Amino acid sequence: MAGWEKGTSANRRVLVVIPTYNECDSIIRLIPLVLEQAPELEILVVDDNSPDGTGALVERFAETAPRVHLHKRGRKLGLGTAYVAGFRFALERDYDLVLEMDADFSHDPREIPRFLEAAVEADLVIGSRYISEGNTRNWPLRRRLLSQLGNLYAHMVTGMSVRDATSGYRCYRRSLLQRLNLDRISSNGYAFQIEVAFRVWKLGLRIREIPILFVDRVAGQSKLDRRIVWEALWRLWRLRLLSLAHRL
Ligand SMILES: Nc1nc2c(ncn2[C@@H]2O[C@H](COP(=O)(O)OP(=O)(O)O)[C@@H](O)[C@H]2O)c(=O)[nH]1
Ligand SMILES: [Mg+2]
Repeated sequence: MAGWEKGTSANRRVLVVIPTYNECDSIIRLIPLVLEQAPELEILVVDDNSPDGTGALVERFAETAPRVHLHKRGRKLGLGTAYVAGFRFALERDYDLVLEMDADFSHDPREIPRFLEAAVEADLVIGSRYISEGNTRNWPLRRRLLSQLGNLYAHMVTGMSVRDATSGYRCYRRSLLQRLNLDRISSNGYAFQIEVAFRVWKLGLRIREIPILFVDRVAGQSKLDRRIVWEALWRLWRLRLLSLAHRL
């Protein structure tokens, strides 16, 4: 058992993956706050050639900050493939834990130590808005409903008992990422989070939810669109059928 799995941070390497598309107002303020949460943290920003120059901004920052990395992609390729690129980066470079978080301050970086602590006893830690003490703030009613109905739907179609399966604030253990067949993950929008949680659940690995307060973004715009919602609606049935046929 590695030192960090016994509850110490000795020799533990942690990568925080942050996907960005037009987040120049937030990302430069977010990076220092993430780095100060623990000395062993590093950051990988996966930017999809944001027209607002987010990538160039991070690139300049990374020149003097060895703990900050940038993965540039040529065009907007979606959240799911951005995370898969981050997972591959982490596996190739031997990180022990991989966090996922949004760039827009909806996920409070000061919660990171709680994720690291919970990961000592779990393979996947999910920051949950829908367990006791979890909540959302300033989110329009339309978004709250969509999120809660989405979770209800995910539960009904897949049978999975995760309360916040669409949450994008998470921490994965390396051993879990090694067991996930990254080539087979086919969802790209919000369905990506549900698909990964479902695959982890089917593998019988330990999922733990910890409460978070999700605060709506104060700068920039949401990238949610109708296509992403439709994708989630039909992909879950595909997942369920694949699972029934033992072909996940
Ligand atoms: N690289 C990349 N990042 C994305 C893409 N779509 C969304 N993001 C990022 O994913 C995070 C969550 O997206 P956001 O629009 O805030 O979703 P919302 O909070 O549900 O409205 C943010 O950091 C976005 O910049 C994409 O296609 N590519
Ligand atoms: Mg957001």
